[in-house]
Amino acid sequence: MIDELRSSLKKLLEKEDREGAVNLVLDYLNKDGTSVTELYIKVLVPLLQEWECNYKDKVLCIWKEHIMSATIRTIIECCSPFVNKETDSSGRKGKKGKVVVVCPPEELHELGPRMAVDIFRVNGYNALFVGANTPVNAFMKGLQNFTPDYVAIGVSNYYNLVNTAKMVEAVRRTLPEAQIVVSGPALINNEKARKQIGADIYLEDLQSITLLEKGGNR
Ligand code: B12
Repeated sequence: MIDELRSSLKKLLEKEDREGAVNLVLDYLNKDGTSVTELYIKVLVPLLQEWECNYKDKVLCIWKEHIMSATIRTIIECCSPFVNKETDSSGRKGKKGKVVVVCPPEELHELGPRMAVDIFRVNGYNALFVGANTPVNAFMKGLQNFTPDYVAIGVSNYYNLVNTAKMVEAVRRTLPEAQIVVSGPALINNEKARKQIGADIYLEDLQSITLLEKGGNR
């Protein structure tokens, strides 16, 4: 069933049918009882990761990628009522502590981090999403009010690793008691960068959020 959802959604995304795509997923969640985590891990993540553009004109590919990712972003936001329901019925709402999720300056890939926030919530964390391309000084100001137990930084592009390291250092200085979590494609199979960045915990994927209390993937 979920495989059918994935292939139908893929077709709608290719056709740029935003309304159809949103309705398809919401109907499915309403009828099937699938969890939001399952939707993200089995449908949205593979569709994004496997996205390819066959046009010879690469400029048109950027158009396609923007429309596809904006539609997926809308679907994720439309999942909020389901996330709230799952969080409320879990009986552990916010009990595992506070998490803030952010991307370093210049990092525009925020869909992974955005989905992570919902998965943190259904797993008992009080999670806040700050988003893409966040200036370090603004983030530090905000941290003083929210005072999280965990700061989770998502980084996709290798050229943003330097900014990630700067963010880790600033968090360490501002909030020494917070645990710093890093994740994202730029760190996969990149143990050297993970060491250089100096975070406390590495999470390989969205599923690994359930390993946070045990120290993540290392
Ligand atoms: C959508 C997309 C965009 C969108 C992003 C929209 C948005 N609002 O986020 C837009 C159009 C803005 C974009 C722009 C660019 N993109 Co782009 N983009 C993608 C695409 C198609 C999907 C990325 C995505 O959302 N993946 C879904 C998430 C869920 O999966 P994931 O990132 O692999 O993350 C997994 C884990 O790492 C982890 N994770 C990730 N973050 C976090 C955070 C936390 C807290 C946790 C717990 C886990 C976690 O969980 C995920 C699932 O297991 C990929 C293609 C691909 N193969 O990935 C290219 C891709 C990432 N982009 C790429 C590039 C080069 C760019 C651009 C430079 C140029 C361009 N193509 O336009 C710009 C860069 C802009 C910038 N300064 O950052 C390259 C990156 C190459 C590299 N590794 O450096 C890719 C791989 C495409 C390619 N094959 O070349 N992109």
